[in-house]
Amino acid sequence: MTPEHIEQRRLLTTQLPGPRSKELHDRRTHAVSAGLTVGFPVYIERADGAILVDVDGNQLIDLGAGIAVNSVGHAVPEVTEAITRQAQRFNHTCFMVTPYEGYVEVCEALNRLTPGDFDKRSALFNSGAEAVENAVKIARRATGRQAIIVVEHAYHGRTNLTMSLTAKNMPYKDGFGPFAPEVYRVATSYPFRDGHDGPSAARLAIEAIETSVGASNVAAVLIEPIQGEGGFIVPADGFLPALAEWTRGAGALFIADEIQTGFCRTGSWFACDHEAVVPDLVATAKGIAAGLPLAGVTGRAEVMDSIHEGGLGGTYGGNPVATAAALAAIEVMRRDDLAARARWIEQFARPRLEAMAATTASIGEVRGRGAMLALEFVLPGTKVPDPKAVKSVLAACHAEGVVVLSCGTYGNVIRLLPSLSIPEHLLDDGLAVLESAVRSLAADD
Ligand code: PLZ
Repeated sequence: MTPEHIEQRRLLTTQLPGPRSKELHDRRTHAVSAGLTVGFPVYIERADGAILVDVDGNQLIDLGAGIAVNSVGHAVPEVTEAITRQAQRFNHTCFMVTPYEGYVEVCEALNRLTPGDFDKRSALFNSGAEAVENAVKIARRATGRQAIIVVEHAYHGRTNLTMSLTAKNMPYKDGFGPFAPEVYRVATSYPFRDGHDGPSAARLAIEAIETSVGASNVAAVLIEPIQGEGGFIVPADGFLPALAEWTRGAGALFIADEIQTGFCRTGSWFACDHEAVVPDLVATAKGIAAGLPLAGVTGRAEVMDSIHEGGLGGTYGGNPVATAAALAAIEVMRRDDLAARARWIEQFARPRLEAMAATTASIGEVRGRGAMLALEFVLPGTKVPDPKAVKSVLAACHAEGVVVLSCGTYGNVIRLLPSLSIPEHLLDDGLAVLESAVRSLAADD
């Protein structure tokens, strides 16, 4: 049975959260660990396109896409059909026990789409963190070295190793140590705050690696080409290419964490494409499978094949239903040229964001690329982070039925991550709500 299409418009039937959401939230507090973030406690019943429908019948505009996951949109018929068809055949065998075609096909797609015109191999996992962990395992085994270089503001996950790779203490790491050894953090390029051009920022990072770690000890430099959770930080031009070039020269591997930036989000298949950076290994997840848990590591054939048989795996990695969803989602991205759509989203939204910044002293910078756009909030006339402003803008957007997320080491960044297929009128309406939330912030000053 095909579910009825949901009209693509914002519609509020109750105050948010509504009574049924409140009931569910009360149940949640008795059933779910308090350790999970409460973003916007509106409980979702259905979703379609860029609209979320809650249990009270409110229709919300989704400008978060489940943290950059539903890039093709919610309930895309091609994806739903692929999932249904696969679920009717089989849900699981374990690829390591008795393999199936979908896994191989997703690896072929990853090998084809990721940067670099050379022979590649992939392996599939369940989550972004698991992909990053495996990329590190592979880099260490392939190079015979141990040190992993990460940067300030990095986010790579919540498992022990990836938490160690992640920069921010609260809430990700606090009290959860001891952390994994052989992880070294250097400065990144954060143009708004460090004022360096790309090559200078790279030189500082490289000097720090050479003096405190030693080039010959480095297994890999791991970096998000645009930092996600850390604040949608776009490094200055030339930073990534210089760092990648140094890494190669040092005999280490350059690992791009494209978990948030990948799959058309920034206006090309991968964010590394913008500066023609070709990583040795790429970690992917999120947008790859339209909401089903799937992640991948893709890299040079000689690196990926340097691992002994049985060295990589997991019960569920590359689950048949998730791979079916991924193949359908990737086909939709190709057919509808969602990379171009992401560029259009930037063209449409950036001038509106710039206009907000021009009239609001609390907005220090507008940045991002494609459908990964952000506003950094500061105390007017300074660069002092203002997370309180972000909280109040988010609350105002939420009250009006627009799902917007924050991020940033200092919690002072509002990020937009709409599905790439969001219709113009919804993006327009969502931005209008954001504009009025920002205006009321200025009025409060
Ligand atoms: N690398 C670049 O963005 C996940 C985190 C949500 P998982 N980001 C959302 C939260 O608070 O837990 C992410 C990412 C980058 C790795 C990950 C980790 O991916 O699928 O959440 O494990």
